[in-house]
Amino acid sequence: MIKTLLFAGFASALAMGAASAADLCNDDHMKQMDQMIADMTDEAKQKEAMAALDQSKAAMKDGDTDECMKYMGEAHAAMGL
Ligand SMILES: [Cu+2]
Repeated sequence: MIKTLLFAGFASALAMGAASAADLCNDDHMKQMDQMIADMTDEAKQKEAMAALDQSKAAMKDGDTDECMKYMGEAHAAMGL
C-alpha cells in the first residue's frame, strides 16, 4: 500500500513532464528512489540504478542540480522509467 502510494506519487511527478529539478533533487525523492531501487528484482539493473543514484546524491550535496538531474535520469533509465 505504502509502496503503491509512493509509486503513484512518483509516476505523477514524472507525468507532469515539467518535473523540475527542485521536484527530484531533494531528500524526499531520494528516499523514494532508494525504496524503489531496493524493490527492483533485476540485480544488474539495480546496481546500475544505485551507482547512478549515488552520483546524483553526491551532485545534490554539492548543489549541482544539472549533474544531479543528469544522474537521476540515468538512474530512472536503469529502473526502466
Ligand atoms: Cu528519481
